[in-house]
Amino acid sequence: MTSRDHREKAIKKAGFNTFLLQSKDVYIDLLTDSGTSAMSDRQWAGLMMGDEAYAGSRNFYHLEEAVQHFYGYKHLVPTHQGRGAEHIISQIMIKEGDIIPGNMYFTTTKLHQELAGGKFVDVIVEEAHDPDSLYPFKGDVDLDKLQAVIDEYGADRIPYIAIATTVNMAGGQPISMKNMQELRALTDKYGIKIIHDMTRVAENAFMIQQKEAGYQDKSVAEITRALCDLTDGATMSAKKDAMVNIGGFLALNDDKLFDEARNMVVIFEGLHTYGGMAGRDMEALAIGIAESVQDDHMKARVGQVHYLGNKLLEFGVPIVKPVGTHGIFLDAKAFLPHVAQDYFPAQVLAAELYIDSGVRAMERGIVSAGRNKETGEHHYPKLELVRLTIPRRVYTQAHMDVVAESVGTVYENREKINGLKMVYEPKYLRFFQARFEKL
Ligand code: P70
Repeated sequence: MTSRDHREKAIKKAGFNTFLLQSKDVYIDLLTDSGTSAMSDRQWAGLMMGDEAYAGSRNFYHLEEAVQHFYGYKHLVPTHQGRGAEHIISQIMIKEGDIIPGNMYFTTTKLHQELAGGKFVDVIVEEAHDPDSLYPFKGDVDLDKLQAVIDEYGADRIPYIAIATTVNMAGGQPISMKNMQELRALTDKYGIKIIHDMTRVAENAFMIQQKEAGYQDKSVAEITRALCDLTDGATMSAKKDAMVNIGGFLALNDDKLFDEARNMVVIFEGLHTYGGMAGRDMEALAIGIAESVQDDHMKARVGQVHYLGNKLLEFGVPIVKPVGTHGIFLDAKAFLPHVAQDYFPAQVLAAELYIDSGVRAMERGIVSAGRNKETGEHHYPKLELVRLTIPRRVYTQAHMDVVAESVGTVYENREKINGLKMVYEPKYLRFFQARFEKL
């Protein structure tokens, strides 16, 4: 525990950016669920079985088997984490001037598409941009929007459509199986591939089991596999669903693409049988994949997120509804209606929450959205959010109570909160390192 005075100094020193705080100054860390989950006893035992051979480690083959069995993809290219896989898939599939439609942008994914010469086009359903819409599958693709993109640019300029299961920036919202099936039918008609951001696929599968007609008797494992089977390849940040501290991969069904990816991984990550991970990390990941698709685990994990969400709803705090899977997203526009988006309402709200209680959250609004590459203007996303992200198997319900009470306190005092100005802005992924001062 730290004092309010200590936290005021710490956040000022961090340029009002929670990414720049030291973790020792944080009490409950809800910055991210990435690499922050607790590994199980079995995963820790796996670390002891690391085969650190440079080439052909036995842990690679175990991981390959897990990816083939649980996700159904034919080929595995390990990478150090998700963006390593995004880099490789973007470089091998995207040409200058290509268009990549997707169900809402993700920061690193979109940047890698742009660096490869492509342009991201959002084709998610309109409901996803509305924090109050109760549409149950806000990760769905609007097939008319996608058709319009195909008609405008032609299928030849669309190397693939980028589909995330559990859409992070929309508030951890799932895509439905029905929509995935329709999407497969439409893309097949044009020979367009589906590349799956499967970072939180098991959480999406759980939501399908809970909400989509016809899936109540299917296991999370079965639904996960069915989702993957509708796609051609995947990028994975294994630091989320699979509960490892580091790791990721690219998975592909196409032999030729795999050959290219396997060649490229040796330039940027490491040999194709470790790609940036230690042998022990691949072992923990193989075990974590199996644990991630267990129904009871998912029920506890998503149940805890919903516990926090329900508390905040009771307090009347504006959050993205319906509650998603990996965190609670505060609606900063509704929380601080007197702070214009140009003065970074979500950024200042995350800072104020930290000052109140030492709870660390993350901005997911205008700072994260960055600037338009052509005009240099800010993107103004409809969603201006603060994400309270819940690591898996780490915190108790009592921690959630502390978080809810602190958000409630900040909400009561919301009228006293003013905006920020940005005083330092890095070129790429500015939200990680930007600095702010009080207006
Ligand atoms: C988060 C983390 C990572 C991520 C993701 C999806 C849907 C790819 C990645 C990249 C970490 C993060 C990353 C960028 C901005 C803020 C936070 N999400 N796709 O906290 O994977 O981080 O392993 O390279 O969520 O949500 P990786």
